[in-house]
Formats: sequence, C-alpha cells, structure tokens
Amino acid sequence: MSAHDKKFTVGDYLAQRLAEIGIRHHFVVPGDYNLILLDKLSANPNLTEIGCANELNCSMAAEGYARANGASVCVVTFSVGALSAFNGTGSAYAENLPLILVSGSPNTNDAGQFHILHHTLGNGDYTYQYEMAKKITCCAVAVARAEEAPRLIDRAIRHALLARKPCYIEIPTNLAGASCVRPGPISAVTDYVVSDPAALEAAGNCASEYLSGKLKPVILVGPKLRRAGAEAELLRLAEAMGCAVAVQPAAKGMFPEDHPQFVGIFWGQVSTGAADTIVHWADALICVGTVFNDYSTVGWTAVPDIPLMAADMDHVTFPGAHFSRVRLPEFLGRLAEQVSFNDTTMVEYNRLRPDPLHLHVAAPEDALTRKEISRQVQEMLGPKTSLFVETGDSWFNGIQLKLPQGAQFEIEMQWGHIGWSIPASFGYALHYPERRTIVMVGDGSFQVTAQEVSQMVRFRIPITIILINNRGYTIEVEIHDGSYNKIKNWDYAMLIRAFNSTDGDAKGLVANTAGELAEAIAVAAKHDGGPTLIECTIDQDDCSRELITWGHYVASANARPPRHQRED
Ligand code: TPU
Ligand code: MG
Repeated sequence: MSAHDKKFTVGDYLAQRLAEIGIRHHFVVPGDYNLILLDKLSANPNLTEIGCANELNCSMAAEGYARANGASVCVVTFSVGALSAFNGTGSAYAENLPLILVSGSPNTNDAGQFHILHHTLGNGDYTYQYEMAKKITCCAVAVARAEEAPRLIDRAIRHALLARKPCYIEIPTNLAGASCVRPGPISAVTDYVVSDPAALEAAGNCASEYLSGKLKPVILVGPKLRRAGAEAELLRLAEAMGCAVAVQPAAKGMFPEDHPQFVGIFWGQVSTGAADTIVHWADALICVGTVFNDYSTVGWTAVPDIPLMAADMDHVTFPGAHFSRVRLPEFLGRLAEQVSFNDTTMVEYNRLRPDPLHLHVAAPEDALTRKEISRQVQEMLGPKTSLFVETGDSWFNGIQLKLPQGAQFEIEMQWGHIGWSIPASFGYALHYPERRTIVMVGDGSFQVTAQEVSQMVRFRIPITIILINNRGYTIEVEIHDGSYNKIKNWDYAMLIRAFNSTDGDAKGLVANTAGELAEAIAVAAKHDGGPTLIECTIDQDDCSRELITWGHYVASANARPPRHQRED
C-alpha cells in the first residue's frame, strides 16, 4: 500500500492544516479523550510534540508561541484539561493571538445512551465545554461526524487567523482516527482579506481632512499594531510625517526606541521620556492599534481629551465617521503616501527631551536593589534579546529599560495573569532558538507556574530568569494591602536544581549583592544547556516610584462607588 492509500483520518487532517499554516510545535497534555488525536498529530513529520506540566501552562506556552510564530495550538483533554486551558485562551483573546485550542471529547455514542462519563460534570450534558468556549474564542466548533471535520476545522482556523483571536475545535475520542477526506489548497484557509477599496479610499480622505489645519500631530502606537502586522507601514508613516511618536506600555518595542522620533512610553503619570507632555500638547492624535483600558490610562486619569483618529486592525474611526474593513497595514501604507511633513511636535519634544540618566553603579559588595537589577539587565539587552516582563513591579522596571535596535519586548497587560511569563517565554523561545530570552518575574508570579521551568530543563532552552524576590505581592500592596499579600518564601535556586533531577542542566543562582548578580549574569550568558534562574533578593519596600503612583490611581478607580442604576 502506498503512503497515499493509507487511511487518512480526522486527526491527520488537523495535523496537515496546522503544519500548512506554519505551526512547527504543538503544546499538549494527554488524557484519554485526546490520545488518538495526539498520535495522529505526532505522526506528522512537520510537527514536534511539546508536553507541558499542566493545561494552564500548556495554554500559556501556546500563547507565547503565537507571539513568536503568529499562530499556535494547544491540545488538551475534556473538561479537566480544557477548563484550565481556557485561561491561556482568554489571554490569547485579550492579547489578539490566534491560538487554536483543541480538546478531545467523549465518544459520540455516549450522549444518546445517557451514559455518565468521567471528566464531566456527571449530569449527562456534554455540550457545556463547547458553549463556554464560544465566549472566549472567535469561532468554536464541535465535530460530531467525521464528514463535517474538514469544513469545521478549516472554518475555525480561518476565523482565528483573520481575526487574530483564538478558536476552539472539539474532536470526540472516536472520531480522531475516523476516515476523512484530504484537504484542498491551504490558501482557502489562509488567504488575506484585503480592505474594501471604497472604504480604504474614503478613510484616507477622511484622514486628510482630520489632519488639515492641525499644527501639532502626534502618533500614539498601541499593542494591536504588531498583531495586525503593520510595523513597517507605521514606520513609513511616522517618517513621512516627521512627528513625535509615543507608544503605549503594551506596545513597547513596536516602534524602534533608538529612532529619533521616539518620545517615550505614554502612560499618564508614569510615562517615560516626557511622552505625556507631548501627547497632551498635541492637537491631532493618530492612534494606531491603541488599547485604552484602566491600566494603560492609569485608572482613567490619562485618557487623551482631544478628538482622536483611531486606526484599529480592521477599521478606522474619526470624530464623526467610521470605516469598516480597512486593514491597518494598507491604511497606514496609504497614509504614508499622502500625508505632508510636519515635525512641529518633534521640534518641541527636542526642547523637552530629558537628559540621559546617569545611573549609579553599585559597588560589588552593595546589597542588591531594584535599580541595580535594572541597570544590569539593561546591559544584557542586545539586538537578539527578547525580554518578557511579568505583572508586578517587573512591568514598571521593564518599561523603563531602553531597547536597542532588534531587541523584542513581551508583556501581557490586557489579560494580566501572574505566572504568564514562565510558560509563555518557554513557548516563545522554542520558536526563536537564535534569540536570547530573558524573563523578569516576581516571586509571587513565579509560584503560579513554576513547574514549567522543568520543560525548559527538559528541552534544554537557555532562558535567563531574573526572579525578583521582594517577599510578596508588592503590586497588590500598592493597590490595596492586607495579610493576603504575604506569601511563603521558597528556596528558588534549590528548586531549579530539583527540576534537574539526574539529567537536567539548569542553573539556580542567588544574588544578594550587586557583585553576585554580575557574576550570575555572566554564568547565565555562557550557559546553553538549559535555563538559568537568578534569585535576586531585594528589600520588601524597594519598589519603583512608578508602581506606587500607578497603584494609587488604579486603587481609586477600583474604589469608585456604584452609580445610580440607569432607568432604561
Ligand atoms: O513585583 P511584585 O512583588 O509586585 O510581583 P509578584 O511577587 O509577582 O506579585 C504579583 C502579585 C499580583 C497578584 C496576586 N499581581 N496581580 N495579582 C492578582 C492576580 C491574581 N491571579 C492571577 C492569575 N493574576 C493576577 N494578576
Ligand atoms: Mg513579589
């Protein structure tokens, strides 16, 4: 029998589609409802199976892989697996990443026979997982017959790729190995939807109108820019205009920080480089892929108060006009051709530009501080580094760093799940073995997903984890303190050695002084056989001014009393 005659199955169909859209690693946790499916996926020579320690981590690893690769897949078992994986799926939704969540499910005969099955609620309902998945994906499908699989799989994947959102595919345990027809050309799934020409033209004209007569335009870049694949076009537009370009915190690195037009991170009271002064001085604000949420607006204190032009991933809104199906790269590319040069905001910014900081260099024997950690991490950054910053003071420390040309920055500010950075950096680094991945993470966050370090050990991924041990949930302390912000201390360096067991090559180091940190970083730089975790111990009260300021505003936004119920 030739290879072509071999029985082709639903599982093979899914495997082929995943490979065809450029997925090379699939993140999995096995369970009896997905075992045949996993066999089929691993039989595809283009896919490498990556086992994870649990489904939360598995979904977060896939989330990180999607950041690097553009799309990812997470394969789990029914309910006990999928309900945990919903968390990383929610992250992918919030962060605009096409993560394909695949779950095995009960044998198709059981629902009709009123069987009570394991890993279910025990009430005979097997539809709840699919119903729940609909809320956190852009397209959820449950395959009920093998004949339907090609259509449903293609539909879910296409929706995810187009919307840059997760999708959900449920495959019953007795269908993964069932016969299936072969797929047609992948272009039917991946083909890009271009802008509506009339809407694109009208939006372009409206942009000219919006900018005409404006003296002080500023561009504000948001995190959806990269998700829309429009970084090159934004750069062209910025250079054609010559104006100041500020960046939201979640978009750090999406406009080159060494570019002369980069004016800093616009984050209200905790902005860098006087970005807030220039944004508030503007009389026209071109918002590109921006997200204004309570965190990015510092508890609603930093919402721009002039009429905005907002270009989103697939639509553009102006004061008084809206244009659907205008794709961001095409819109920005067109705008770059038509705008006129106006560098007023750059001229003004150059008068405001803060002097470079002269950072204090600690003596080797000095007790380690947050500032000294940042100073030393800054020196680690080069064109091939990718820096992950976790919820906590690591956000604020990371945002302050200056990214050299080529350095990448990853943050999960919309979903904000503590512990994200460990599995996400693992998934990301699998795709980018040539980059040096560094994680800045707090002790509290690390405890949420620490097991995934063992996958870095297993797959010998040389990630450097800078674990900042301030003995608790400091970000929460700054928002609202209580006994619940204290946590059990761990011997983190020893934990890493435990993950090594007999065959791993991870290093766990402790830095109590500036000199010890420098030595540990030098060890990490040379260590390629697995991760290096450096536990940096700092004083409990040593946190950034920015975190304290931001925390006060977020706390008062959280504490607003209920308004009267509306009458409608
Ligand atoms: O630097 P630092 O001490 O603030 O960071 P650490 O130690 O990682 O503490 C983070 C504390 C924290 C919590 C408990 N930040 N946000 N939260 C709330 C929270 C709870 N559960 C999840 C999954 N995500 C959250 N953001
Ligand atoms: Mg902490």
